[in-house]
Amino acid sequence: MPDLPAESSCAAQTPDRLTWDIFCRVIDNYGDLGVCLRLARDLAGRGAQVRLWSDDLSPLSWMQPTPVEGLACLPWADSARAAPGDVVVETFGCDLPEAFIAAMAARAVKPAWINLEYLSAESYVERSHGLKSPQFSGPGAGLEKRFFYPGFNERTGGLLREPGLIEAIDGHDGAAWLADRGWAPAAGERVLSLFAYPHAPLASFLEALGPGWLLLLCPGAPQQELPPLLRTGQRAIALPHVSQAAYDRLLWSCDLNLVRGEDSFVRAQWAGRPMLWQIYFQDDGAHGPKLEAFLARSMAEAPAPLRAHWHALSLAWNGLVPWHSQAALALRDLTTAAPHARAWRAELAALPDLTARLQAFAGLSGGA
Ligand code: TRH
Repeated sequence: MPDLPAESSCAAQTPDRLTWDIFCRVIDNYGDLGVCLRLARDLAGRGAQVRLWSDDLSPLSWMQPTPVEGLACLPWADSARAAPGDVVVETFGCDLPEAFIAAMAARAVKPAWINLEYLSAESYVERSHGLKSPQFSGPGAGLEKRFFYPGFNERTGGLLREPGLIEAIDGHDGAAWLADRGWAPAAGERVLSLFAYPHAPLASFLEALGPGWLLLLCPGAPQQELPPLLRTGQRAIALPHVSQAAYDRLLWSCDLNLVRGEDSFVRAQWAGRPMLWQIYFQDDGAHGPKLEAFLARSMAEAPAPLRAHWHALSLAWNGLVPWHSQAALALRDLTTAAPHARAWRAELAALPDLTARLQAFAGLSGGA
């Protein structure tokens, strides 16, 4: 993509014609880049011109192996020589390069500067969404940064959901898709995907799961740790890294999805199948209340026994309580978990999606 015109006007354009710069620093794993790629691709799909700047583009070789029209993925360092677009998205407090901030401040019409934060169901999100941070000093003096918080209700920035997603999921033939890849379950077998961090309590999980399962293991420590722990009537296949599009289809094809971090967690909710979330561990323990807030929100309308069992299972899967019999009960019978997952998805799908809200937020045309 050629350099964007330095003087293009934010106010004069409709939101879907804005030019966007998204900045991403990879802290660890794949989630930060995964979220940024989803957003960038969704914006490009809606007609925006997007540049995704990252200090590590290497996971894109499998996450997004084919080019996307309207999207350029570029090394972070090259941004020093670029003219800023109409909207600049600083993701997860990644601190923009000073030279780029100075170029933003030098524009006749200042870009919209938005900090996209991590997703949480905690109540601080509603209080913080849309807050402003005027810049009084430094290279960005005169600019205003605004905070955009994803979330699970209309008082937040919502969740990424590209147009047509639910229809694509409902039209997906999971059995055929798995069979095409050699990952089909045998007759009578159920199938789950597992994407997990190294500290997952795999042995307890397998014992609780019982027989009759095919486990599709995404790349990561469980590919080595889990196979020796398999019990009678369980088998596993180690998967390679696949594209985000294929990973989505994997989630749509399974009876149960074990996901982690942020992006796979959101995508599993769209899949509308029972889902177990391994939250990103934080040394200060902040992940505990964050998990509790999500469970309270997502299980609020669930039948009481399911709510209790899934709560116990989720805490145990995350090592927040010892594994116990209630956790096992939740896994043995998914007959109430499955309709609840669909009901929760329907609740979320009734809300405006994150990209539409971000476009409105950036273009100042429709508020947050
Ligand atoms: O990789 P994650 O654990 O990511 C993160 C990071 O740790 C980050 O620092 C932290 O801030 C965040 O979690 C909360 O999990 P996540 O978010 O699910 O990201 C994985 C991405 O990789 C997601 O976009 C899906 C994608 N993916 C594929 O495209 N193909 C695959 O085969 C797999 C397994 C994942």
